[in-house]
Amino acid sequence: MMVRRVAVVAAVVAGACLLASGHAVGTTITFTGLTGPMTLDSSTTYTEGDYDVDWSGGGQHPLIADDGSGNYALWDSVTGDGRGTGARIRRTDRESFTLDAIQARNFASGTAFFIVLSGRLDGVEVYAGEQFSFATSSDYIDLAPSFLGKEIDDLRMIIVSYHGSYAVDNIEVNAVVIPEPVTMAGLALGVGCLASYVRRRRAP
Ligand SMILES: [Ca+2]
Repeated sequence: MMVRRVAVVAAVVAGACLLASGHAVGTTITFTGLTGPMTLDSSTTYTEGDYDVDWSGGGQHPLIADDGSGNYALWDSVTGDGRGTGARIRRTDRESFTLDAIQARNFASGTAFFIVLSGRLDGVEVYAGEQFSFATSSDYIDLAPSFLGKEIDDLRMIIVSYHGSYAVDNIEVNAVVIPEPVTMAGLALGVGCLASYVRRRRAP
């Protein structure tokens, strides 16, 4: 009987702890489902799951297009001029998230062009632009900005491409879930119950 009560209290506390810790709701943006190219501009936003991909307002318009294998990815819309496209990813509810993975592929032989990733939170650039440049790749490879897993609410990327070299794809983003007050109250109650139970057990 005693063992069962301890098990029930432990389960309640563990459950409350699990809820209070929050859980991430993940999405990998793959640009799947498009049947034709889409240029992002001041009036066109691409939405996948809970995330918007749009034009940041700087540089050239981002282009979502077939990479030649039927797979859609994100490109610079005007290539070969050395200017970059400005793309932005935010949650549709504008709450914060983490960037957990992002891939790119270089389809051309030139390596003089690049991708820059940066992160903002509440309108402030909290993770400055980090540049990635690599040789021609036979598949999409992981980029590793230092702010993977860090809280942001606005991911910016500049893709400076040459004759369609760089494409960005498979962007894994996870919502940052803040425990709700009612969950915290439940946790406090669970811990309180356990403490009280332990005190009673220890009482002579
Ligand atoms: Ca894709």
